[in-house]
Amino acid sequence: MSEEVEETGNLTDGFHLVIDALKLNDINTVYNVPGIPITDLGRYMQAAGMRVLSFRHEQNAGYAAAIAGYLTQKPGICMTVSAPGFLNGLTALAHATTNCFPMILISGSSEREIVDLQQGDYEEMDQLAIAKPLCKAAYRILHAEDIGIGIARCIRAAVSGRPGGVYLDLPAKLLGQVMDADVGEGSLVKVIDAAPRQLPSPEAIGRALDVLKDAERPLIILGKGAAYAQADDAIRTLVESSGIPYLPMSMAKGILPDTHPQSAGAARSLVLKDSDTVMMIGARLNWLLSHGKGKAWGETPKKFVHIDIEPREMDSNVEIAAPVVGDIGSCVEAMLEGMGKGWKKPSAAWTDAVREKVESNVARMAPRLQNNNVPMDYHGALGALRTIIKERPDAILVNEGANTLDFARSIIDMYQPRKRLDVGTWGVMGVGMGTAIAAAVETGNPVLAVEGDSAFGFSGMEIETICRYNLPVCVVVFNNGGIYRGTDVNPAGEDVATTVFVKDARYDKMMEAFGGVGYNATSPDELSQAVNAAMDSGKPALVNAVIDAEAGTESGRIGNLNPQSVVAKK
Ligand code: OXT
Ligand code: ADP
Ligand code: MG
Repeated sequence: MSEEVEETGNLTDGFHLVIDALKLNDINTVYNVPGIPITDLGRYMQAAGMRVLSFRHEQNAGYAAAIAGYLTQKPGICMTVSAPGFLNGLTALAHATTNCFPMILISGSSEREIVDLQQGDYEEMDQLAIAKPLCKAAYRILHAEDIGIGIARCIRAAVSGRPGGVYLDLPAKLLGQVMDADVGEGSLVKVIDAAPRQLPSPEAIGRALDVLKDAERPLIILGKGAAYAQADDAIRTLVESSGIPYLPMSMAKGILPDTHPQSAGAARSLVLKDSDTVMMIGARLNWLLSHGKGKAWGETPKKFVHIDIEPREMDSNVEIAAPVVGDIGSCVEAMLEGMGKGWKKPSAAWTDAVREKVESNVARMAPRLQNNNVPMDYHGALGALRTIIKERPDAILVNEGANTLDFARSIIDMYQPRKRLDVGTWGVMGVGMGTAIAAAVETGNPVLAVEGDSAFGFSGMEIETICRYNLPVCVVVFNNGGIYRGTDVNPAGEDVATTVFVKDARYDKMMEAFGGVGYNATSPDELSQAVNAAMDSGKPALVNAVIDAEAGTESGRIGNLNPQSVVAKK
């Protein structure tokens, strides 16, 4: 930090205006990797009482910011240096936009005049142009007096309507621009009502209720938009008063506890096929729901009611009989009011059929979860972790991998909203450590990160970050020695197969290198003991969970998406 700044009495500059503008809007946490031209910005932020967490790679800082936005409804901030740092942060910005998480990627950039003439500046790149197609909005601020307005525009763009990623370009020169401190203060903008409620029209609510009234086998699908909306009580009341079975998408698990009698999570195939009317709340009919048509949806013709804040989501894949456009809290409350007291619940024939399927699937899985096999299979290992989440329902479960993800989703019951954080709409490997760090920082809750060994490798260096900030994160690496399985063989040549890693790797030693506690677990009992000890301690820990290399399947439950070669089949 330079002395001059402290001596300059009634002057301010770009650095301090950025900080004041963020703080004025209640943004006090930044996830970043320092370097030219933003190193001092991070230092001044810390000096001004903001929490600035430094990562080992911008992509992980970006994933942290994205999930911070999801958890708090305020834009998560990722800050990077120019060109390479910016590009490293960009995947996370695109991920935030794709998942409808509010986030702002703030990147320093090089001198405009030199960049635009392509004269070879330090880290020269037209970052604004590159960011634009990957986010909801992209802005550049050139004058210190515009910082207040610029940051206000970023905040509003990130959180209003359908939330998403926003890019903010801060050229190095801007940060050093000086102006009168009072004028500077007067230029700041406090954003009023950044995400205004959007009330659905009474006609839309009436239409939706009419469609539901006619339904014989209705289903509610809850998506992560419903979890984001933080309308937990209203959603629970709607589900319970309607009596309709509900299916939670992966990150919507826990809005109502997975053990709820109306949960159809364990009867997914049946309810998609046999329902005749489906009310979507904060979920899209994208690939994760087979686009609302085809084999997974069976022969029964469907009518859809769709609650979403984004009007263009309606009819995106199939016809929507009753579009309800508005914020989920307002829409769900309006639906509840319209249903009134005399609402006729669905027939017992339908709800009993769903319940029976749930119970038979749960009963079929139960004995497999009790096994204490060595080496562990997914059911044995996840059976142990399932009990731990049941006993610690406020812990946040972070989950990525292929088999590790898919098995954990169906095996580990969630009991509270926004406690399951995973790979999201794109199925991105590498979100794990950034997500775990932000979850701990934003909520203060304990975090259990259940990671495939490949998935962990994408962001594994951030365990140093976890140790540095002494966060209550227990990472469990499901070590099956590879991507999907550890058994692939290269039929030609000396290299190992493309999906195979070093055998018998000890990821726990990595954690020990940074002062955290490492455990090696070879059985479900050992796993359970290690995770309980780690979570009791509240200290950074990593458990290397040795999983049978033969246990998984190619691509987990989405192997059907792999294209097939005719030549290879011959
Ligand atoms: O009803 P039916 O009978 O059908 O049964 C269903 C439920 O009713 C039932 N169920 C239950 N039964 C009993 N009890 C309970 N409680 C219960 N709950 C449910 O179980 C079944 C299944 O239920 P589910 O899961 O709800 O339903 P289903 O059919 O699976 O749902 C469909 C989907 C599509 C919604 C679901 O499958 C889903 O959400 N999938 C997400 C998949 C995903 O996103 N995967 C990640 C990407 S895979 C791949 O791309 C990978 N890569 C490439 C790569 C990526 N992704 N990113 C980057 C940056 N680079 C490269 C890589 C490298 S994965 C990967 C690494 C993998 O290796 P790892 O080592 O990390 O991991 P391992 O595989 O473990 O080795
Ligand atoms: P999932 O992957 O769980 O199915 P998606 O990410 O596909 O969920 O869908 C989330 C949806 O929620 C998006 O279409 C988004 O527009 C919507 N959404 C997000 N926040 C709100 C909100 N507050 N009110 C209404 N809709 C919302
Ligand atoms: Mg693996």
